[in-house]
Amino acid sequence: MEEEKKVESVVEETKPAADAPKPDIHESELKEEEIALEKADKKYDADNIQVLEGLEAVRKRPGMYIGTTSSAGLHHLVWEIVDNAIDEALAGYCTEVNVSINEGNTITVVDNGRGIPVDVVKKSGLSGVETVYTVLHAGGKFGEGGGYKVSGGLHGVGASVVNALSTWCEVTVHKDGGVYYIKFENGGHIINHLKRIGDCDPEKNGTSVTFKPDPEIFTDTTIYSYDIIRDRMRQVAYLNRGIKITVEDNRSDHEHQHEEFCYKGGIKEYVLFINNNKTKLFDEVIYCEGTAPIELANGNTAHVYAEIAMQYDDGYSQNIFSFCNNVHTHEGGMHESGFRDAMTRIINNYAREYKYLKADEDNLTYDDVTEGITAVISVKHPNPQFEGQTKTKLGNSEVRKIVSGIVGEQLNRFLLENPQIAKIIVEKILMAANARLAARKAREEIRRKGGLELNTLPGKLADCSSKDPTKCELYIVEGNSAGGSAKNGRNRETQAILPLRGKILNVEKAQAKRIFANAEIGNMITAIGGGIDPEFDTSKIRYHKVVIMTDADVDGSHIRILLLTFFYRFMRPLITEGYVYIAQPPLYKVEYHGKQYYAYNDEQLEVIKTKLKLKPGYPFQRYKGLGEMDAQQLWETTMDPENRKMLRVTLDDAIKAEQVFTDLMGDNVDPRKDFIHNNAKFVKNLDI
Ligand code: 0RA
Repeated sequence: MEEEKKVESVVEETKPAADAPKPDIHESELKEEEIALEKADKKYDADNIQVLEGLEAVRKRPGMYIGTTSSAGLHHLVWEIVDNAIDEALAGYCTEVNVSINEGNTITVVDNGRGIPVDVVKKSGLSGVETVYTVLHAGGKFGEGGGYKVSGGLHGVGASVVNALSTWCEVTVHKDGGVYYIKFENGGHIINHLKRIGDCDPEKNGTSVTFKPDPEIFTDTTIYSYDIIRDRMRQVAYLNRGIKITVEDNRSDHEHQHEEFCYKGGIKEYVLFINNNKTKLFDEVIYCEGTAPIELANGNTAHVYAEIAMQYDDGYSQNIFSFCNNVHTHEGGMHESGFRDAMTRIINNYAREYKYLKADEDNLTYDDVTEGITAVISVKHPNPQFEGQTKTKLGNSEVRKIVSGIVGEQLNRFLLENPQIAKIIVEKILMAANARLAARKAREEIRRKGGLELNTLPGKLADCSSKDPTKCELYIVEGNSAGGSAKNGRNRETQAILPLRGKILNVEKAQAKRIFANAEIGNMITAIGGGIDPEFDTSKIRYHKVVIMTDADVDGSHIRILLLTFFYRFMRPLITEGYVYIAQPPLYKVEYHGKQYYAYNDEQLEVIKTKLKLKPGYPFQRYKGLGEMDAQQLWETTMDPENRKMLRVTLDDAIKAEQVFTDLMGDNVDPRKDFIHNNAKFVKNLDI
């Protein structure tokens, strides 16, 4: 997958762009271009300098504008361009967006909106297209009253940032019967101004953009992932009902792919998609929506739109995915607070009114009323305030009342109109409340049994001597014999060992009461020390690395998944904040002239065999389990921080993770079999 070599020559920052040598342009073309540029330079000189300074700032500190220059930043460029097209769709002028990955990892985004304006914008002295692509934050906000009501995008930095970080960027606009074209080069330089290059059907408007990310900026990788783009485009299609989005991979060194996403039901269908393999309590998706006026800082009135879709399943987890302007608000915020207010209020009122709750019984909690729920909350706001550590928490306080009002009224009506479903929901919630009370007792029981104090560590734990959590590691080890080797081989100062006896309980299928009564789980909770959901607190954890060490076989991967499920459901921040690791023990040992060589996969084994010129049939050992290694071997190959390999478990996509865990741990057997079969041997990169 050799990345395409950069063929364009680089224009020196200080040189005027026209001096740049152009090896692949013919003599006559070159002249024509020079003439055009001369004219342009006279007219636009002053503005251009400002513009280029803006784009230079982006190139100097790209992280400020797109977060990172790794793969995530590379994909961010696509989101920026797609956001513009989605904005045009939200304004009501665009119905279709096509995204393609081309040969050489360039990206094309085509929309059928009004077409970016081509006439000169007073303020910049440049055409609308040039303004959007060279002025920071210009977006769709220029022009008289032409600004959008709602604008998507996490950073919302706009197309000019994409242009600044591209080797070249071509824009073609079909507008009112004309076809217009411009190509920017070397980080947004205008070589030739926007030019009318032909005619078209005046009914067929739209914008097409193709850009090539600059490999000097994206030094990690310039290779696009079809799956990442596809997943995000599917999500955008769910969040904006009726918009058709196509995704295509046209690279010759990749499998050709083409998918189309268009959902009339929007987030209602999204909930069904997320719940695909779950056992639902009922088929209906409860859906609420509404708009509410708000006053903007300038005194104008604008509207907030909110929609909520939810469904209950027979499980015990709560899955709430919230968005503002298509941005996944991982950290929640005011829309989630409004949802929480309304859910708790309405269900309690209903349960009291219809005597499911007696007068002397306590109110149901939010966790009770949302046990087994999957909900998507989507808000479109003209002036969103993103707060929090990762800027994914919606801060607009007026949104709380708006969402609470919409959900309150419409959920109440739903319950009144559907008494059979209401009965199913409330009975499920009452069971949740009972389980909560039982779990509290069970938890208290654990504490008592553990010697009255929560901080009495389990007897099976071989703790480390350091008390500095940032230095400490907890190895959770499959089986007592491997546990023994690990105890003897470890660094006693920083490495603690907790052996597990056989399989742990599947928390996905067990009730809270059983979960907390389970000894293995109790041991993990006390050893880790951060408590459990909803009070789980990473500032209290005793180890900053929790390492799952299981055999490289089917049983091992099953235990690993059971542990991850437990962490995901009860200590989620342990995963989201990056404290969970998977140890990588070797699969083979080769003995040669008294020396030992280890291979962690089949390719490495081949390399070792070749290097050592092993005669065919020369004995090498395939490790069947950790227990086959003695303490010294386990230390050298798997635990020594100097030599070991570990995978850090990440949670890039919470919705995908939700589905993986349901597939793996839920009622349906087939998806589980498939996953374990496919992932049993090597967990190459466990992104859940
Ligand atoms: C401002 C005004 C008008 C269209 C757009 C922006 C526009 C921007 C983008 C970015 C990607 N695709 C786009 N499509 C449209 C409308 C101006 C008019 O009505 O002439």
